[in-house]
Amino acid sequence: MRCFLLLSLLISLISFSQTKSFNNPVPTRQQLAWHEMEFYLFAHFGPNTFTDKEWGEGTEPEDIFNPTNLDCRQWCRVAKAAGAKGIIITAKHHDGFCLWPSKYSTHTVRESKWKNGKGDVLKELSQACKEYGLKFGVYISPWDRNHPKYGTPEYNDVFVNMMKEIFTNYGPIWELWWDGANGEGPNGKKQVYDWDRFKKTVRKLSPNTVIFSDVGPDIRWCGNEKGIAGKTNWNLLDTVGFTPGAGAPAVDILNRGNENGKNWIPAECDVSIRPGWFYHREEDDKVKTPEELFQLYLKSVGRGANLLLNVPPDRTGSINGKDSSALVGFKKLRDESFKNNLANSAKHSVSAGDSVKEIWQIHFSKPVKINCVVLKEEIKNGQAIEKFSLELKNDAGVIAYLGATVGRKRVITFPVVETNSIFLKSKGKIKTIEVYLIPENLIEK
Ligand code: FUL
Repeated sequence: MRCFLLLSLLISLISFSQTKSFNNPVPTRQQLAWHEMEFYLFAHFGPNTFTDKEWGEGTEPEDIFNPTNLDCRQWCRVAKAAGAKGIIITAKHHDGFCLWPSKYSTHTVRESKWKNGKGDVLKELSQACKEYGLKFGVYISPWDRNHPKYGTPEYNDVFVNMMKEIFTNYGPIWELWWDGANGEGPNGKKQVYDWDRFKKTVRKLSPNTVIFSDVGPDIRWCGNEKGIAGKTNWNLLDTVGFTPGAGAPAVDILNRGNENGKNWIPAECDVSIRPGWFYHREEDDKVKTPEELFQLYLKSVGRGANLLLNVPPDRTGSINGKDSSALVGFKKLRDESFKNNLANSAKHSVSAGDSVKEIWQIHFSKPVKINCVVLKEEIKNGQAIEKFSLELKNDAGVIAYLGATVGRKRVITFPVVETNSIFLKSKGKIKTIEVYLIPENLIEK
């Protein structure tokens, strides 16, 4: 009998631990730190800045690239003023032009007349980021419309060698951004990318770097270039049988993640502050307003993802005043909105319910006007909350809101309600709850 009991205990222990480890992916230390980065800038810069194109042909003369007064420290000051925590630069876009003097290409800053061929944008930006305490990230397009080897197996060596140069000479690289595009090269052929080898190269050179592509391995694309994560947003994704680019899962899967996905691969929302990714003077009047940027913040960071906002430097090599004022305005809106957490002066109590995992109650000593609640889940142990309800009580009754996932952060906004108590019921453990009255024009549209 004792033996039987022991056996069944053992079996249940084994199956419990199997279910746990099988079904409950958790973030790595590097991914957890990435989640805390929340918002950072993208800088699309290269020959397209000077030719007014979005996709260069790869045949542009190198002299085209000639910023009159490159000032990467100014980019950093703008990033700091915006409250962004890092900058990711297009070291090589689809046209193949390298912003550093790569030994593996003849289409680089070295071949241009900029600084008599002695310039190096990666060097200047990586140093400026260090000086300003910003994380430095690199976008590198495997699709290369210039490289003579593109479309042959040797090009994979070229790409690996270029990454080696970047990691060796400009590190630490916090995030590496692989664009999945796979068009034709100069010989009319498409490249068969060796993603597995690319990944092994980066892991060996720099284990702390997080790698982005449509499907990770560390960070996934949110499925659109509008900066909008799914209202349901799982940090989990199934990747078996998928590759970056054309072989990626459907965009709505990338947008929401897989509820029972086997890997922790959170979403990053990339979007440009202007219509294009590169700087075009005719778009100076189309820069997104602080209010539009705040909406994007609600739909990315406010849904548990990170926001990668592109702010393209202009032909002088600086960020235009229109973009920097919009960014300062955006920062001001966030600061004002989230300055006064009304939950700090309320009484909290937490209990476990029947059909729900947790009930959090907040009682205010007198009624308060609110229109925003910010929830956080303890994601280091995985992502559990699939739904929650928020009940705001006052003398007239109860107003209820239903929500889906929480993840690192969930910002819920609604028309102003005067309330004296809040009940939050969730299927999973909430880490913190904050309550705000934000300017009325900022609630989610
Ligand atoms: C895309 C590219 O084709 C665009 O030019 C841009 O760089 C965007 C972020 O990724 O795949």
